[in-house]
Amino acid sequence: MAPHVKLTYFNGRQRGEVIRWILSYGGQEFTDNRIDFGEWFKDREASKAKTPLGNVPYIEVDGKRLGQSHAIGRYLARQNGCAGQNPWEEAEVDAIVDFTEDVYQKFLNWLRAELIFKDPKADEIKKQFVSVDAVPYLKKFEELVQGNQNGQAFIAGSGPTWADFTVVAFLDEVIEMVEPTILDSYPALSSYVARVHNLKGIKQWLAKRPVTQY
Ligand SMILES: N[C@@H](CCC(=O)N[C@@H](CS)C(=O)NCC(=O)O)C(=O)O
Repeated sequence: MAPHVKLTYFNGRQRGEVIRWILSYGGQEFTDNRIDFGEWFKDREASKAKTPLGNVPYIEVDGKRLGQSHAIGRYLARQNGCAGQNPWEEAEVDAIVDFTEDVYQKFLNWLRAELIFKDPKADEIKKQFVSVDAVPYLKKFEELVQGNQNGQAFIAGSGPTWADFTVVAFLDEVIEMVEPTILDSYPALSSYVARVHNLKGIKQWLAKRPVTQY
């Protein structure tokens, strides 16, 4: 039996959510330790010092601690049968996770401008994200899904993998927070998102997870 996992992250989806999806997909019970954003920033240095690498998410397993969301994702995906079926598939999955990180950084530019800095240019940054920055990534996601088993499967290999969880959790954020119609011209991607939402474990998690602003 896999050892118990305690995940520590803010009370939000973002970098904690893919980890929750992996564990839910695998049916692995976990402690979802959600810390308060305001509390963290009351004494940021002290908060950072309590974590393995100075930030969240991190996990605790068997008395050990691990930071960095992608390292955590890879480790847990291997245990939960969604890391890829062989070294090549694992590498393809990792590549898609990293590719999604590239566009996630652009999304974060807007999110920080909007929520943290209350930047008057936040709307401009949002428009730029929707009409320019996100476009090559959405086209590539569509092409990858369409190119794997004629759009009827997942994004890489024989799937499902945590690359699917990374891509779909990201698209969910964008649809909910930035532009609800952003996938309208991407038919393969739209049905793929629904397919991933319907996976055993994911469907149940989506129905029961706490509702958070971001
Ligand atoms: N590369 C790291 C980035 C972690 C990160 O930026 N965490 C943010 C929350 S999403 C954080 O801890 N922010 C609080 C701070 O930096 O003080 C990962 O993927 O885990």
